[in-house]
Amino acid sequence: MALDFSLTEEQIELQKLARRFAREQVAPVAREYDEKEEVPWLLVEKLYEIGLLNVSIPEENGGLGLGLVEEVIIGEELGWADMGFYTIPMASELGITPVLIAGNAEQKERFLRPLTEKPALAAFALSEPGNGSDAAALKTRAERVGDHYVLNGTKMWISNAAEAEWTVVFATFDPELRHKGVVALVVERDRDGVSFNKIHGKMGQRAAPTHEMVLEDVKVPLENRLGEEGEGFKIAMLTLDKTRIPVAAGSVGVARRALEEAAKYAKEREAFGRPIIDFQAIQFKLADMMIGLETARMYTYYAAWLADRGDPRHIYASAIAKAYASEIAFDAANEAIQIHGGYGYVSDFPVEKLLRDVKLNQIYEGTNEIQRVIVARHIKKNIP
Ligand code: COS
Repeated sequence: MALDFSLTEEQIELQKLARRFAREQVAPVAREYDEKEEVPWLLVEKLYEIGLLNVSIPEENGGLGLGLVEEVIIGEELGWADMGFYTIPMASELGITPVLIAGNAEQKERFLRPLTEKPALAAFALSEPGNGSDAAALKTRAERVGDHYVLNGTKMWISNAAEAEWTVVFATFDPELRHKGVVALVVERDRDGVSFNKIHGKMGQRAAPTHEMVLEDVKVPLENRLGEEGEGFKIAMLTLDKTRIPVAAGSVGVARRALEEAAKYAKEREAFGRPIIDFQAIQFKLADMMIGLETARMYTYYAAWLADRGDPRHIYASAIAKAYASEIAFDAANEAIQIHGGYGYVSDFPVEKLLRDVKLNQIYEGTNEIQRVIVARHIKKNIP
């Protein structure tokens, strides 16, 4: 009797709250923010007011201490409304997670409590202009000088960075050591030598701010280091093992939206004297969308459940969930456009935006090729 797919009362309430917010507040303005390429701070403030921003912060630091199952519940709803907007709270959790994993009690209090006292964000900086998938090849230098580090280098594709109170920056004190030479440092936005360049011209998710982060002789005190010197790479990996699950959840939201929009249109649109939903060519597309949606949702919850229990299987499960959900969501958005015909290709209908937005889910927090590397390593090591 242990297997149980039901949500608790609290989780159902959380889902209702997130769904109402997504429908009433986010969906109506999603296209506007995307077109203006503007950060929807008003929505971030409202999300904070209803208690759904930075939900993983522990109760002892002023937060709700919610788990990944709850993040998945919220993520599906926000992803349904606007994947670009959802990336903002999702990337904030990506910044918070290394502090949860490796921060000491004093650091948790110093960095996390301020994020509960006002609408505020965190960020995570691993990628660089010349390396993304090969994360251990990072070049940003952290030179130890007395009681602090001096940071020099450039970080790339950093969600939230210029908007965030602080960013967890991964840097090397000795590139020869590869992953063993990495250190994780919390860098506050206003430190001398920190600057940001906003990245323009993104294909989708244009409400979510993405930056290049430039570090020039930035002094960071030792007490901002998470874990020990040399533990940075491991901290980054342990973080991504968890945070890929909300990427999957957002993708599930996009897939659900694509199915709903396509089904609605197929019932309304007529051709050859009947609604196009009566044609098997359309029915098979809709059925495939639903098969993808249901399986991706189920697996995403499973990955979150494993991670919340601290089960090491979540390492490959999060990779599977992220790759699978982002791929079925991309396909669903693509088929939703096809079902809409010419109308699907213009901005009067939401489906072209779904495709543009969800493309990024196949790339960020580790490309889907890297997810397959993680799964293949598991096979090599553990499948006889
Ligand atoms: N979870 C926990 N630990 C992991 C791990 C994972 N998923 N992957 C690797 N590690 C550990 C290894 O166990 C090893 O630890 P030890 O030194 O204690 O043995 C260490 O990390 C180095 O592992 P490895 O040699 O396998 O690292 P590689 O350089 O081959 O890189 C990949 C591994 C490809 C998985 C890593 O570079 C990666 O995840 N890249 C993608 C990065 C990414 O997602 N970027 C997006 C940025 S955020 S938008």
